[in-house]
Amino acid sequence: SGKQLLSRFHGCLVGAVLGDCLGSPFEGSDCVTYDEVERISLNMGKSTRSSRHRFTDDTAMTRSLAASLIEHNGFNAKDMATRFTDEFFRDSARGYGYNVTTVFQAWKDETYDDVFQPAREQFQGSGSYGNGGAMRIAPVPLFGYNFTEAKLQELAEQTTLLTHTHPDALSGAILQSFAIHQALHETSEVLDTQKFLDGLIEKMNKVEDNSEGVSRRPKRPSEEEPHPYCFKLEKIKEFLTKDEADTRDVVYELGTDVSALGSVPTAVFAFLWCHKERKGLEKWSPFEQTIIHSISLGGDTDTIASMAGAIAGAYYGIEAIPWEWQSQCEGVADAKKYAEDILKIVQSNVTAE
Ligand code: F2R
Ligand code: MG
Ligand code: MG
Ligand code: MG
Repeated sequence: SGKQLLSRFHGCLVGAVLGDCLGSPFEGSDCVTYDEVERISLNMGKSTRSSRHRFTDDTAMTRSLAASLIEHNGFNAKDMATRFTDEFFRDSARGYGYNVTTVFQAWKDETYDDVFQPAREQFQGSGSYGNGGAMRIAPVPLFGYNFTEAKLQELAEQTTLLTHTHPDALSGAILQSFAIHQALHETSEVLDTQKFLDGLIEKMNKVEDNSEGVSRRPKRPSEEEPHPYCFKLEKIKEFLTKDEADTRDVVYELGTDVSALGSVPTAVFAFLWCHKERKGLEKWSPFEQTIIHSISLGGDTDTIASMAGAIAGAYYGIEAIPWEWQSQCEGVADAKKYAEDILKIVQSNVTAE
């Protein structure tokens, strides 16, 4: 029904904002205890609420991406680039990636003929493999709610290529789009997590068969794999067969860094892992567990919690997100408005067909 869909659209974009806001105090730290997350991010044990949590670059770019899709009823490269740039120069203290700002500067200087050119030149032509494409992608699977797999992939690629051209960055943004899309369409109350992963593996196999074989720096075994995302999705399947997972193993196998390959699968893992009640998190709901557990893994906490929050919000809906958390985070009301505007377009495009 329409109402249920609105709840999922709200949940997705609000979940993304919350993960970013609540995760950002820990960005770059090692593993974090659940107690610390509660004390610092959730302001537990305080009688009065302290200052609200600010959102970071993840949400700033998600908002620009959403606004551009809404304004143009689809992808407009120049407009999206302009919105990213205007927002960056309006408020650059949001913790942006160190290299993506070069792209914003080039767009501002207009020293290019083609809006996609500055991103291609990053890192001596190999392109950024950062998670910046994936971290802002949530509006794409909402806008593409009725899209085919191929059309959804295309829109994810277009929006990512503006800043990130490395195959790992593109595949990461595509995986995050597929994960949100599957979560939005998932109707069973008890999720079959292995089936959810099989769906992603089937789609990512096609993506990785066709992606350019750019050499990756050898670091973890998975990065030498021809299908590194499928390799990690298989690892997630293994983790999910166990009752407990050592955080160090999760971090080693999946990663918690600013690369797309070292963070998008981790977000998918956090969502699926937290569908069941987990040790130490018994008092929290599955959505709440997802955010807290994502942050506890450390590393790129704002981004991993934001991506996991978007998937979880798309599945559980806005009712699952505590008002107390919503009221502590900057940008929640705007996220709801973007979700409503995108849903209106989705519904009017159906009627128009
Ligand atoms: N930048 C951060 N966090 C660090 C500082 C935040 C701090 N709290 C503060 O307030 O200052 N977080 C944000 O960045 C990530 C998204 O990054 P994005 O948009 O992908 O940027 P970029 O610059 O393209 O890539 C990030 C870094 O990855 C490395 N890298 C990427 N491609 C590479 C390549 N081909 N070769 C070598 N290195 C590559 C570089 O170190 C890039 O700087 C999110 O976490 C967001 O929250
Ligand atoms: Mg950030
Ligand atoms: Mg290949
Ligand atoms: Mg981050």
